[in-house]
Amino acid sequence: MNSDRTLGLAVAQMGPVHLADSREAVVRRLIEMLREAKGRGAGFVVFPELALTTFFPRYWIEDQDELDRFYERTMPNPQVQPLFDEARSLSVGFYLGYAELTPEGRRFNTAILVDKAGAIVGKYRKIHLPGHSDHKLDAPFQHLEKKYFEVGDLGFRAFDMDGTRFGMCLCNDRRWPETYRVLSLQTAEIVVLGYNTPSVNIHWNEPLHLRTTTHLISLQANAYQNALWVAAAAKCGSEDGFHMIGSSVIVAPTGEIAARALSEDDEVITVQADLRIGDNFRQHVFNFAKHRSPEHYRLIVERVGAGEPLA
Ligand code: CDT
Repeated sequence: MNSDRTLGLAVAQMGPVHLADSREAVVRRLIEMLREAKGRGAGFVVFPELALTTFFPRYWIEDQDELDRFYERTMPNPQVQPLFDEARSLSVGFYLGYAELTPEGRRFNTAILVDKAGAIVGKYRKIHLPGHSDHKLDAPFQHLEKKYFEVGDLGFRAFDMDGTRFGMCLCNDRRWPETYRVLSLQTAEIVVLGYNTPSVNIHWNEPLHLRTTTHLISLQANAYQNALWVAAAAKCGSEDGFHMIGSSVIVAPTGEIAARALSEDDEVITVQADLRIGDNFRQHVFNFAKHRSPEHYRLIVERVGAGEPLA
């Protein structure tokens, strides 16, 4: 564990990545934010979900080659290597989300944890895939994560890295309490995540302000109830006319927002995260070993959908 118990923590929010933007241009933006984060005392940087491309699940794509260009076949690959090199030379770790195409042809919405030496120490594949797999002709845009990705097969695992215990998730996972509880049961000290949240909900007429309210309330409640820091990086603004919310934040285990992005563009926010705050909650109100009663929680793993009252 980290002996001084503080982590220089940065979230690198991204403004839009358009269809025409090259990987090289995107990686240059990431490197610029990495340097800024380092200059402000960060030892770890959180980048968004699908950070290297536009949020392509909004498009119905029939041409396989056109679709395949959004996926990474190896990581790091030559286009992303400069980010790994710069992180190693600055001695900064990072989290990065990207679309993964495995050698077996499997497709996942993936995030990796990279340590200060530039080594990948953890991988997460998104479990809660939102949206649909059919072509919704009447919708203003698509949300085809269920078509373009499989449900992740790696579970929610905590990783010890550079003296801190990390958990990872991706976007829609942040709305599900199970995500954080499985990680806090492994004594994760911080959950890092990236997101692409369209401002318009294509499934129902959700008021615009609720998109940000439900984002923040999910992070704040789960940070507190699981005694951990949460660092969330948006890709936001208008990608080729499709707007996504910003409000990247770093949330303390008190549930309070310690830092929040103000723009809908590339923006770095930083906090010196005191990991002892989480220790305090873990020893007292959320001392799991002392206070949890899993015998009364069985329904959580036995039942998937909401059903009838227990007999
Ligand atoms: N990328 C992602 O998971 N976005 C979802 C949108 C849900 S609406 C189909 C989110 O939870 O923000």
